Amino acid sequence: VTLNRPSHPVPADPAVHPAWLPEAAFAPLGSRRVALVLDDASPVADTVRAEVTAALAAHGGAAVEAAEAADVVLALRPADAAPQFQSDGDLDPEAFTYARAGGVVTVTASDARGLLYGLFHLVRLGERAFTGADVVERHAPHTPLRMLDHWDNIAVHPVMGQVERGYAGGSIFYEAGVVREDLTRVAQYARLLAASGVNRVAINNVNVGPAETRLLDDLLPDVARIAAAFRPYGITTHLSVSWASPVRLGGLATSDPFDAGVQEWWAGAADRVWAAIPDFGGFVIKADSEGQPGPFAYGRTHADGANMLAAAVAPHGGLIHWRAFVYNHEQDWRDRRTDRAKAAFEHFAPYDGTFADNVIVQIKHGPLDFQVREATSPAIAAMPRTRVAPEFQVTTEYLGHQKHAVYLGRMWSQLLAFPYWGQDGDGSRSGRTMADVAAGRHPLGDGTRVGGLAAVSNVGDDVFWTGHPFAQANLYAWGRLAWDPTADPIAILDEWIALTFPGATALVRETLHAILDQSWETYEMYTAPLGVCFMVQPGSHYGPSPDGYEYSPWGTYHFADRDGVGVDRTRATGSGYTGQYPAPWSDVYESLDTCPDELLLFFHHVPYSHVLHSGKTVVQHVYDTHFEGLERVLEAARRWTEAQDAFPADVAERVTERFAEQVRSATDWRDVVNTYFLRHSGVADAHGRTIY
Ligand code: GCW
Repeated sequence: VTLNRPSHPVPADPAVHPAWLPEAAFAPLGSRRVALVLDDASPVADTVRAEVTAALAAHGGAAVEAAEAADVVLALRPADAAPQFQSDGDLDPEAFTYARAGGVVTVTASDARGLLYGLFHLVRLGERAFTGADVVERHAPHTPLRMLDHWDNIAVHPVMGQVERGYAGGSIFYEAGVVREDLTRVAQYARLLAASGVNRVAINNVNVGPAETRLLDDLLPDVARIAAAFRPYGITTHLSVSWASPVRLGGLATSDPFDAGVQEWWAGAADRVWAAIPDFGGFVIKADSEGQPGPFAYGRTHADGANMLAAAVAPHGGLIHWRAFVYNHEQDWRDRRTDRAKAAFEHFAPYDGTFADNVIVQIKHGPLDFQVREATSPAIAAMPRTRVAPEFQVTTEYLGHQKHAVYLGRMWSQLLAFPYWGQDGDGSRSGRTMADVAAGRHPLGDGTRVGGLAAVSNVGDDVFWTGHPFAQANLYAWGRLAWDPTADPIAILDEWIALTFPGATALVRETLHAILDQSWETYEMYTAPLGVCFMVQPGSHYGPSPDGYEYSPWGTYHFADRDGVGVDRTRATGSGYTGQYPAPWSDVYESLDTCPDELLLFFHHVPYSHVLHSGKTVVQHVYDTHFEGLERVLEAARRWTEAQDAFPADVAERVTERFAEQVRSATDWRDVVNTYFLRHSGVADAHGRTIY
C-alpha cells in the first residue's frame, strides 16, 4: 500500500485557460489525507497517482499509507474491503463505486480507468463529496464508446482552413503542415476529456486530403506520439482514412473492396498501424459522401466496403466507424422525388444484419445536417442488427460559430431521449430511445449490438479552447451526456459553472443560467423557423440567407414561394420520408393535426396562413419569434454587462466581444428573415412592428 511517485506530471500550461479543471477545483480533495491502494503499473494508474500527488502538493493535504488513517481512499480491487466495495470479476473497467461512510470517502474500481473517473467524480462534487449522510453509489458509463471526432487538417485547406468547421483557432495537433512537436496541449485536452467522460478521439478530418493520407504512412510515428499523449487519460486514438488510400499510398490501380490486392493493402496498413500503436482504436471513414471516394465507384455497397476494412482491422481488435452521411449532393431542386432526408435510411437500412461485428455505422442525429431543429434520423432506429453510433456536432457549424452564446446540452438531451417507438404504445418497444439504440438496446435487437456515441469536437488552439468561453460548456456537456444520456442538462451546466468558476458567486451562477439555459431555443427563434432548415449563408453557414441554398445542388430546400413554405415529406403527397419512421411517428409526422409545431415545415408544405397548434399563423409565428429572439439576446447581453465584472478579466473581455457580434448577427437574422417572409407572403405583422 504505497503512494508511489508518478512518472509523469499533470500536464499544465498556465497560458491556456484551465476550462473545468482549474487548480482550485482540486482543493477539497487535495487538502485531505488520501490513501491510494493502487498496485498497478498502467499509464492510467500512473495518472491517478500524478493527479493525487499534484492535488496534495497544491492544497496541503497528505498522502497516507494506511487506509485507516485516511479521509479518502482510492482503491483498485480491494480484496479486503467490505462487500459493497468489492468489484466482481466482469465489472465494467470504467465503472467505479463512490461511498461515504463514517466520514470516510472510498472510491473503488476494478481498473485504473474506473478509478480515474472516480477521482474526477470527487473533483466534480467538490466539498459535497466529503460531507453529508452516508452513501454508496455505483457509476458506470451508458456505453463503452464515447467519441470525439476532430475535423482537423494537417495541410491548411484553402477554403475550410486548418480545422473544418472549427471556430477556435488552429489545430491542437497540427501546425504548419506537420504534427506539432510539443503536444502538451493535447495532454491537457486528454485530461479535460477524461474529466468529462470521453474516451475515444479521432484526430483528423473525415475529408482526408493528400497530407492527411500520410498519417497511415510516414506520419505514423507522429500519430503514435499523439496516442501517447491521450493514453494516460484512458483515451484511445482513431484515424480518419480515405477510401482511396490503396491508390494514393499503395500505388494500386483500384480501391475495389473485392480486389485481393486492395484487401491485402489494407491488412498491411492495419498491421503497420497496430505495430506502431498497439492500443489503437480503428478507422473512421466518410465514403461516397460529398465528393469523398467510396465503394460505389466499383459497384459495391457500403456493407461491402465497411466489411472489407473491418476484416483488415479485426485481427487487432480494431473498429470501423463507417459514416452514413451518404446522399446526392448534385441534385436539381426541381427533382421533387429525391429527398436528401431519406438518403441515410435508403443507403444503409437494407444492409442491416450484414455488417461485420466490428463495424459501427455512424449516423448524424438528424437526417440533414446538424440544423438548429431537425427531426431525429429514422436510420438510427432502422437497424436492430447493426452497431449504430448517433453522431452529434459540438462545434457550432449551424449554431453561431461559437460567436453566439448557445448551450446545446438541452438539445442533445432531448434528442438522446427521443422515444423512437413512442412512449406508451406497444409495451415491448415503447420507451426505447436514441440513447438506448446507441447502447445496443434496440427493441428488436439481441442486445449485443453496442454502437456508442460520437460528436465533432469544437476545440482549437484558442487560449479558451473553444473561441467563446461559454462554448466550453458544450464540450463538457457532451462528455457528461455520453457518459449518462439521462443526466439533467441544466444540472450539467451547473456543474460546469461550479468547476470553471470556482467560488462562483450567486451573481455569476444566475447570470450564466440566464444567458445559457434557454439559449438554444433563443437561437432557434431568431434563425430558421419551424424546422425549415438551411437559411444560412452558403459555404460559411454563418448568418442569414433564406434562399442561399434554395437552388443549389445540395438537396437543402424549403420551397418558399408566394403561397407557402416547407417540405412535403408525407407519404400521401410528398417524398414519403415519414414512412421511414416506426409507429407512432410515421403517423404523427404524417398528419398536420399531430405534427409538432416546431417540426411543421420539416414535414409539411403549408400556406402562410396555416394555423399552428399554438393558435398563431405560420407567418405571425415567424414575426413574433424573430422579434422575441432578438429581445432575448439583448436581455442576455444586458445581464452580461451588469455582471461582467464578477468574471475573470480575460473571460469578460472575450465574452463582451462575442456579445457585440451576437447582437449584430441576431439583428441581421431578425430583419432578413422577417423581410423575406413579409415579401413572400404579403401578410403584414399583426402588431405593426417595423419590417424592412
Ligand atoms: O456538416 C457538413 C459540413 C462539412 C462536413 C460534412 C460531414 C467534414 O458542412 O464541412 O465535412 O458535413 O459531416 O462530413
